[in-house]
Amino acid sequence: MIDRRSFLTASAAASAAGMLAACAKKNPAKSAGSQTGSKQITLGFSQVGSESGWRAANTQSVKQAAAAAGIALKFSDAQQKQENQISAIRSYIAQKVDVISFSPVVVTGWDTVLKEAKAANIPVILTDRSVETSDPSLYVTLVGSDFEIEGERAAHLLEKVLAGHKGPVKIAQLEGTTGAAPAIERAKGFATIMHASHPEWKIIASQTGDFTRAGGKQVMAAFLQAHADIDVLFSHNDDMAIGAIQSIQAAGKTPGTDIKIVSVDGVHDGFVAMSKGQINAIVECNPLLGPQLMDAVKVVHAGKGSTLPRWIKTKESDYTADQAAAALPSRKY
Ligand code: GZL
Repeated sequence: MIDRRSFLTASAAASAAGMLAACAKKNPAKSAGSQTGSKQITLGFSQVGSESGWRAANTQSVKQAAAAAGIALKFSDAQQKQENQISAIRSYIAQKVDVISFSPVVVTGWDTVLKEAKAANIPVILTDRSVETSDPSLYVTLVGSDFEIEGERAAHLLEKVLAGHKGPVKIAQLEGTTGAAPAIERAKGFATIMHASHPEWKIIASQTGDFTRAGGKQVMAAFLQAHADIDVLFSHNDDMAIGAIQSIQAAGKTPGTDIKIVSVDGVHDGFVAMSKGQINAIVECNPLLGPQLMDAVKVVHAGKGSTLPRWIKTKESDYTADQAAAALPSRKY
């Protein structure tokens, strides 16, 4: 599996420069320092879908930031299907947008369409999720979180939640969408800490709930049917955790007490559940990427994409249940 961090640091700004040099050669009007007046930038954006509260907040952030930046936004919702994202990107190429951005639903299968964007001299910016590619010049930068670190953070929060616990800990894991960077990397980060420091922890069940409430509810019900002794749920997002809470309660158990829950995202309903003690801790994953994306779009459109870092990381915090009520009023999503 790709080591995202080393890959991203290894792919030099030169690859981005190469991409932009190609743009400058074929479309001098778009080259660095272009004085083509204040022609409005057109951005083609392909969104994963509308599967979670995080996604809704992310979509709102992209749309609001585009309007605030005076960028014309062409937006499409792929309903979590890669083929829909590929079609949308091809449509943006045909419409000759200035920049393309997307949150790739899964990490693989993008080289062909990204090569078509490169051939059309349209720079691409990834947001939220990364891709696996053999050609780093196929996108300029990624604006998003470090999901592997988020997995490690979840494990450290679980250490706090389990403080004083003695003996084996049986963990159920609700994975995100199969093949998606956050699912792969949150699981990896959590496992790194578990294997390094906690021989007493064991993941006894792990399955995708596809980042949705319905998925979390359904899979957690199956987990509870198969395992009477689950101590902890690690959920890759709040929506699946909220669905799982319903199944835990239906099984006559108390979420947050009988089964400790650590989740990721920090959406409003996740904080509400945490303020009720149903979720014990949340790793924040910031969806408000819109402003950073629009700043990057303007830099890339000005032909200065090579000045951008290969990965523009978002800032985010961790929360435990005792902090939830105080934090709720100031939450932005
Ligand atoms: C993470 C994002 C994930 C969220 C889920 O950056 O890709 O997708 O954690 C969302 O809630 O569905």
